[in-house]
Amino acid sequence: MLIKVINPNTTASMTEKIGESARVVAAVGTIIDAANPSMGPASIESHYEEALAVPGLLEEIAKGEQDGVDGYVIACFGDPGLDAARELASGPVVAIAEAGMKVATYLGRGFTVVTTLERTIGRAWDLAAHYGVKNACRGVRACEIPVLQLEIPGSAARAVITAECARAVAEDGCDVIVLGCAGMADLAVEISRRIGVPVVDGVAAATTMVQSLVSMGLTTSTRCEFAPPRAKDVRGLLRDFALT
Ligand code: 2AL
Repeated sequence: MLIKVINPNTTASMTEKIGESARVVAAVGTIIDAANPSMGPASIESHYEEALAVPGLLEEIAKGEQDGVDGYVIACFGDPGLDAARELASGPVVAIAEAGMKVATYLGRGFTVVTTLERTIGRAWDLAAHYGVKNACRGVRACEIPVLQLEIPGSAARAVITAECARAVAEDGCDVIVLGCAGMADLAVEISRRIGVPVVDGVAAATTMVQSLVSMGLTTSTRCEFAPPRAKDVRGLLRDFALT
């Protein structure tokens, strides 16, 4: 089974880290292809950057279809382009906020999301509502750590995030933590050991979900909404995205 794990930002060091996290949960016989688009923002921390990241992400899905990919992970916590990716891909597509939050509901009564910048809090709440898990979401907390700071070896990020997770458990009444950025994928095990509650890395959760769906022979329904989009004229810079 070939699973393509797409980091929708263009920072290669983060893509490597994401690939490692996915490989930890890959079963024997599952190959993880970790990739990022060649165009788009270096990190995604705003609605604008999310929008800019989507064409490059869809290009990676289109390439994956040619390469015989069985299923896809979208490894950014805003879940950019998820519905569009489901329209393009023949295999299942799971994004990390979706998988992280849903998996958290198997593990406890309530979870808190610990994310990067304060400005991403609204999106995380919107996604919790969209996925039907808002009742279980006890809080969304930001550390004011930009995504790319997570790529700097020896930065204070690890300690700051761990402290925020501990505060969430003490103050929010949550019993599970969901890490709110793919760049935090390598922190889950250590933070869980330190604070004593399950800490969900969405990359591992989404990879496990996709792997399970492919194993069960299940993929996105094409009955109506998620059917391949109709052929249409697309103009200007995006002309190569026209479907035929
Ligand atoms: C993210 C993420 O997972 N990747 C990225 O570029 N930005 N999430 C976030 N909350 O900042």
